[in-house]
Amino acid sequence: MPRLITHLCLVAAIGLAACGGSQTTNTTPDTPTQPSGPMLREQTSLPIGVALGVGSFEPASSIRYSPQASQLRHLAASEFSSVVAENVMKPEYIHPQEQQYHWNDGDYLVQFAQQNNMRIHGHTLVWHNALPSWMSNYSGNWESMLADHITTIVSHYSDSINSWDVVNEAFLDDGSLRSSIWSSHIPDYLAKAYTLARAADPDADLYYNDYNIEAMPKKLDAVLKMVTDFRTRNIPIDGIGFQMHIDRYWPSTNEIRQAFSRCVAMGLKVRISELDIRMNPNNTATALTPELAEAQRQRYRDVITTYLSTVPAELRGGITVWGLTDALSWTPWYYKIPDWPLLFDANFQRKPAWTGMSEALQATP
Ligand code: 9MR
Repeated sequence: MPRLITHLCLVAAIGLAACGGSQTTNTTPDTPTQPSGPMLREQTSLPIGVALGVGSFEPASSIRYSPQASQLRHLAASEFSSVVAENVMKPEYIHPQEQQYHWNDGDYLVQFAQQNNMRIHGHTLVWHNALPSWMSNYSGNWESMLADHITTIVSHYSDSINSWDVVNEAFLDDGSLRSSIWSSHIPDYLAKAYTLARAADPDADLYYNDYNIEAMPKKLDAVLKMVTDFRTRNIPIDGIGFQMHIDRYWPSTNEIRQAFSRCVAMGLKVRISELDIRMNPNNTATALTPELAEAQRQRYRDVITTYLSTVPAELRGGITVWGLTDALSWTPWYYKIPDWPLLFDANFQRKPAWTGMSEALQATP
C-alpha cells in the first residue's frame, strides 16, 4: 500500500474496515519483535528509576495490594535501580493528622528497594497539592508545623532515602510564585524548607522539582533566580528535577538541551524526575500503532541522549519514569485521552520506547 494511503488510514482513526483486508496485512509494518537485551539497570551506573504505587488507595498500581503486585515488583526490581513513591510519601498520606504519621506504606517501599539494591528518591515534602485537610485548615504556628513535618519525615528516612523533592511546583508557568497555603502563611517558606531538610539529613541531595521548566524559559528563570538567592544566603540546594511530562512533539530537544545547560552552568545536579511521553496529545489515535511506537522509540532515544550529552556525569541525578506500564499511567485519566506514554505495555512487555531508552544509555559512557 502506498505510504500516503497508509497514512490516511491511520489518520482516519485506525483499523477501520476501509484499511482492512489482506492487502493491509501484507503491507502494514511488522509488529516489532519483543525488544531484547540486558535489563536497563545493567546498562548504566546512572540511577534508572520508576514511580510505584504502594498504598491500598492505588489498587491497580500498588506493589503491595494490587492483584498483580508480585508481577509489578518483579518487573520493577528487574529493570530499575531506583524507586520513588508515586503517592504514599506525599503529605496527604504520610502525615494524615497533625500528631500522626503513616509510615507503613513508605517503609514497605523502602524495604522493597533495599532488598533489591535500589536507590530511593523521596517525593515530596512541600506541595500545594495532596494536602491533608488538617494542614490546609491549620490555625496554629505555621513555621513550627512546617518544621515538624519536614524534620520528622526526613529524619525517619535519613538512613534510607538518598534524595528528596523538598519543594514541588512552587512556580506558575509565567514564573510567578504560586499562591498556596505555604506562600500565604510562611514568608520565605522555600528557603526554610531546604534549610530544615538539610538539617534533618545532611547527606541527602535536595532537589527543587517542577513541570514545564524544560519548555518554558520564564518558569526556569524563576527557579534559577531562587537558586541564586539561596546561594547568597547559604541556603542549601543540590539540584533541579525536570518532571518532563512531555509528548511526541513538545518540547523540542533543543529547548530541552538549553534548559539542562542553564542548570549545568550553575553547577546544579539535574534529574529527569517524572518522565512520560504522550503519543496521542491531540486525540487522533485509538491505539499505539507500529508507527506511533516507532516514533516513541526515537523520541525516548532523543530525549535521553539530550540529557546524557548535556549533563556531565558528575551532575546527573538519574532518570525516573512516572509509572511502570501504560495501563498504570496517570495521563489517560487526567487528560481523558487514551495514551501509551511509558516503557512497558499493559502486559508488562517491553515496548519500542524501552529500546529507545536502551539505545541512548548504551551509546553514552
Ligand atoms: O501520578 C500521581 C497521581 O496518582 C496522583 O493522583 C496525583 C495527585 O497526587 O499526582 C500524580 O503525580 C504527580 C506528581 O506527584 C507531581 N508531578 C505531576 C505528577 C502527575 O500529575
